[in-house]
Amino acid sequence: MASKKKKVRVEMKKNRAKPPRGNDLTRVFGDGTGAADDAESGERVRAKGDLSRRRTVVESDDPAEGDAGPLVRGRVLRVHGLASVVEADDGTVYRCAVRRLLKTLATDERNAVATGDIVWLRPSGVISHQSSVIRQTPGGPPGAEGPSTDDQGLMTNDQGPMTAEGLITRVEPRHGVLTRESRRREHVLVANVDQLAIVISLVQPDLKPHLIDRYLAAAYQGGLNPILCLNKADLADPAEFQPLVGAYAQLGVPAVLTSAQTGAGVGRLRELLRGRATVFSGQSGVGKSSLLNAIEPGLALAVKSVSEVNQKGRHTTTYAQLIKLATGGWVVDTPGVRQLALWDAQPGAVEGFFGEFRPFVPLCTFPDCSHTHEGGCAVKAAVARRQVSARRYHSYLGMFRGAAE
Ligand SMILES: Nc1nc2c(ncn2[C@@H]2O[C@H](COP(=O)(O)OP(=O)(O)OP(=O)(O)O)[C@@H](O)[C@H]2O)c(=O)[nH]1
Ligand SMILES: [Mg+2]
Ligand SMILES: [Zn+2]
Repeated sequence: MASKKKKVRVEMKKNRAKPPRGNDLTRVFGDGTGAADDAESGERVRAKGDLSRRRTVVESDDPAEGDAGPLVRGRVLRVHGLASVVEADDGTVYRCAVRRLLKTLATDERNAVATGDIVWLRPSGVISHQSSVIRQTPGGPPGAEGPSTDDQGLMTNDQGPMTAEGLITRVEPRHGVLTRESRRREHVLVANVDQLAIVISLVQPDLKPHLIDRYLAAAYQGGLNPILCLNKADLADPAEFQPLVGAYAQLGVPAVLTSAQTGAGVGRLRELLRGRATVFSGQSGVGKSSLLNAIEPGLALAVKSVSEVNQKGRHTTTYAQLIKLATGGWVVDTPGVRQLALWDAQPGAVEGFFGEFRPFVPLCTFPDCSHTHEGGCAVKAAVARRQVSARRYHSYLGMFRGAAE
C-alpha cells in the first residue's frame, strides 16, 4: 500500500513581539473584561513543557516510510555544531544534519534538535565500522581539549560503533525537558529526561542558594524530578550545610552531600539514578563530570581544575552528552551554565514553583496578589513569622522580576 502523504498541522509558537508580559495577569483579573483577554492569558500561562510539543512534522502516514526509503528511529546522543549524533534502535550510530524545514519551524528555539530527542532520520551515507569518525573536535575554550577528550566520543562497545550518515526529518514530541532562555530564544538543553540533578559545590565555586531555587523552578516547569547534589563535601564542613539540606528535604527535594574526590555520597546518588534518565546541570567547575566519572567507572570524562584567580570553572564540558549507565538508566553531562533564566515563565506562574507558599496564597487580600508590594499579603506575613524562609522569598522576588521583564 502506497503511503499517503499527510500534512499535519504544526503549531508554531506565537511570535513573541507582544508588549512585555508585565502586568498582563493583573489586567485580566482587574478589568474583568471580555473573553479575548482570558483566552490570550490562558495561552500565555501554559506550561513550558507543552510548548515544544507542537513541532512534529509528519511526512507520511507511516513515519517509517518517507519519500526515499524507510526512515530510521533513534535517540540523539549529542548535538555538536551542525551535526547531531543519533543512536538508532538497532545500535547503529548516525551522524546527522537536520532537515531545513525543521529548523524553520523551530522559530523560537535556538536548536531544532536537542540531546535526548527521539528522532526519525533518513540514512544517506556509507556505513562503516569506524570508531574514530565521531569525536569531539576542539571547539571549546582554549585548553579544554585534554588527552582524555578524544575518549569522550561515544560510550558504546569496544570495537567502536557502526557509523553512518543521515538526515533528521522529524522530532518526536518531548516530555521532561530542561530548558532556559538564551538571548530571547528557548534553549532546550536536554529532552526526554525524568530527573534533574542540580549540582552545586559547597566551595570552589561557592554555593549559590538562589541558583538552586532557579533550577528547582526549571525542573518543575519542565516536568522533571529534582535531586539536589551538594558536591565537594571534602572541602568544607558538611555540618555547616545541614540546615540547607534539611530545608530542601522539607520541600520534598532529595538532597545528597557528595564528594567526587572521596566517593562520599556517590553510592546514594547512584541509587537515585538507577533506571532513570537524569540530566546533570550546574555552574562550571562544580564537579558534574567528576561525579559522573565516580558513578560510572571507566567513563573518563574530561575534568579541569577551577581557576585559582576567580574560583570559576573553565567550561570544560562543551556539549550535552547522553551516557548509558551500567546500573541501568542514563545520564546527560552538560556544559556549565553561568545563569539560568527561565524560558517564557509568566510572572503569575512563578509562585507555583514555590510549593511552601501554597497554604498562604489563598489568604492574601487580593486574589491576584503578586506577593511583592501588596498590602494584606499572607505570603509576606508568613515570611515575617518565619513560616516561609526569607531566602526562598528573595529567590521568588528575583524570579518574579525576571519573568516580568
Ligand atoms: N576536592 C574536590 N574537588 C572536586 C570534586 N568534584 C570535582 N572536583 C574538582 O573540581 C574541578 C572541576 O570539576 P569538573 O568535573 O570538571 O566540573 P564540571 O562541573 O564538569 O565543569 P564544566 O564541565 O566546566 O561545567 C576539577 O578540578 C575536579 O577535580 C570534589 O568532590 N572534591
Ligand atoms: Mg564537565
Ligand atoms: Zn500575597
